Amino acid sequence: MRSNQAWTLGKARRGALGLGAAGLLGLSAVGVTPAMAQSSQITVVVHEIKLIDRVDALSQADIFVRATIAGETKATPPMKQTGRPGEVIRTELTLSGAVKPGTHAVKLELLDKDLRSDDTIDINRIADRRVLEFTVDTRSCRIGGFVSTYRCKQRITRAGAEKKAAQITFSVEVNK
Ligand SMILES: [Ca+2]
Ligand SMILES: [Ca+2]
Repeated sequence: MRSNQAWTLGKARRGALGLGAAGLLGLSAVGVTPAMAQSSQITVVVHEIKLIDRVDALSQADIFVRATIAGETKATPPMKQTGRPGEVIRTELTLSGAVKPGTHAVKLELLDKDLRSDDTIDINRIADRRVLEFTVDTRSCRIGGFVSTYRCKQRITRAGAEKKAAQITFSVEVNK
C-alpha cells in the first residue's frame, strides 16, 4: 500500500512538470491520492482451530483459511496436520485487505485442500451454512452479523455441527 502510494505521488509529480497530455495525467493522479491516503485495513486473525471430526476421509487434513474482505479473496498456505478429531491447532494466521472507511462484508472460510476440489469445513452452527459472514465497521470497530455485536480485538469462537466440522477462534483488527 505504502509503496503503491509513493509510486502514485512520484508519477503525479513528474506529470505536473510535463506539458500537454502528460500534465493532464499528472493532475488526475493528484486527484486519486487523497482517497488512497484515507484507506483503512481490515485484518482477520485466526488464533485457534479445533477439529471436531475427521475432515479428510482418505488422506491427511491440510487445512487452510480463506477470507474475502470487501470482495477481495485471500488465503493462507495449507497446514500439514494429522487431522485427528479433537486436535487443537494454535496459530496466529492473518489475512488483510485494504478498504475505504465504512462498513464492509467479510467472509471467513476454513477449508481442507483436496486434489479434486477443496472441501469447506463447517464452522457455522446454522444448518446448511458452513462459512461465517459478518460485517466490519472500520469507524466504530464493531463486528456485526452475529447474535451479539463484537468489537475489534475481541475473540470470537464459532463451531459447526454438520459433517466435517471444526471450531474456530478469531478476532478482527482495523488499522486506519
Ligand atoms: Ca486434504
Ligand atoms: Ca453449519
